[in-house]
Amino acid sequence: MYKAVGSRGSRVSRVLWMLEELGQPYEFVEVKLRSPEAYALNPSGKVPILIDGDLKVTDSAAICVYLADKHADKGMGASPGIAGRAEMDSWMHFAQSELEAPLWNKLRHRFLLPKNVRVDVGPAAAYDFASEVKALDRRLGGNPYALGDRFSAVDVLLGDMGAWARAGRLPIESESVNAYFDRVLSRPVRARAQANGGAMK
Ligand SMILES: N[C@@H](CCC(=O)N[C@@H](CS)C(=O)NCC(=O)O)C(=O)O
Repeated sequence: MYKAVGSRGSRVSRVLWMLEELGQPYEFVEVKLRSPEAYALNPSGKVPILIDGDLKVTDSAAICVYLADKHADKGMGASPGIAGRAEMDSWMHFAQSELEAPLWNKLRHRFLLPKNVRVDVGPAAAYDFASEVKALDRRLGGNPYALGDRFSAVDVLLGDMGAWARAGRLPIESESVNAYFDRVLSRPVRARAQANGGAMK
């Protein structure tokens, strides 16, 4: 059985959501960020971590892609061939290094960094995030999902970021991006993932 290691309210939410979408049994193992338990599994001390037998996979996008590849029959992975892989990689990198970056930066300066190095990044984060929402709108190009008409691991990652932005009250000034987030976040299995460790208690 898979073990999804993380803390409540962390990026483990996307791993649990992915596992629910794939219909795979799993155990949620709760550890604190940068705890000895986290460092034992990930040199960065960060979560989430997926344990699959002897294999440990770190970093949420890599975990989602690994799971999609492993359960390819469920149709949540890249389209066939090198072009399909490039399309998936491009979405995953956009999601983490562009859309998520301002969200993460804001959160770190609010809650995670030592108090003496925190600064007010709120306006810069809001500016960058608004620009990436426009990019997401253009990238979706009116399609229901990132890869066109099928739901994939990319939508789990992006949807999780949308939920994060909404919780952090970062405005999403795009009707179609809001409709996209509504569409993916309302999937019934996501609620199960939230109840099983994806959300704060
Ligand atoms: N690229 C990693 C980032 C992991 C990450 O930063 N996780 C956060 C929790 S969501 C964490 O463990 N933070 C601890 C810290 O930054 O000190 C991923 O996508 O999983």
